[in-house]
Amino acid sequence: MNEKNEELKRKIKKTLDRDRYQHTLGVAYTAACLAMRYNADMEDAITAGLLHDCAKCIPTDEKYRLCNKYGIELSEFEKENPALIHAKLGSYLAKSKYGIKDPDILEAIRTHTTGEPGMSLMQKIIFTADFIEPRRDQAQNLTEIRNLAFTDIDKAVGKILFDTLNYLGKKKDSPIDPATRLTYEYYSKEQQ
Ligand code: DGI
Ligand code: FE
Ligand code: FE
Repeated sequence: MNEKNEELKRKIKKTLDRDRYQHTLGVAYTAACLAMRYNADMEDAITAGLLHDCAKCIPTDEKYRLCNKYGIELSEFEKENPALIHAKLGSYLAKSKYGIKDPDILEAIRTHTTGEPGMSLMQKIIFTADFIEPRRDQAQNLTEIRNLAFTDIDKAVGKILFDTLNYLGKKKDSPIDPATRLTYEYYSKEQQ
């Protein structure tokens, strides 16, 4: 990675716990591989990967405080499910604290948890890399989805959303964000 990304890597390490840092490196390198495959900018993909969870290790009350302070508007679902806030807050911090200006990188961070209909290639790369990076081992169908990611990224996105909805649907106390459902509907139609 270039010097700018090396510096980001050093900075982000200080704000994440050990596991989250290892996951972050996995996402950055996986995003780089997907960028090679689909002719996206590799260094931009690494930047987005390094920063995608930059707000993840902020305590929940602090997340709410920062969103309030910076005027970051949360959806009703995000207000009730703080696990989703790190995407929007992370995108804001990527710009204000880490100096990222490229809107495509910022959007990829903002949408990495739920996705959104009609994503750019960079958004799809980060959404997919977050799910398939080497340290992920819990999800079903990982082998198939990892393969699909490098053959047809739109199908991979659809399958990730299908499995996520299925998983959250079975889990107790895990309501589904309308954004996740909308993205699934979009990418399941795309495949037909
Ligand atoms: O930040 P990561 O752990 O790398 O992964 P992530 O950003 O995809 O997910 C963060 C959390 O959000 C994870 O615990 C799963 C959860 N999540 C994703 N979509 C939904 C969701 N939780 C609910 N309740 N509903 C969703 O639609
Ligand atoms: Fe995340
Ligand atoms: Fe992540």
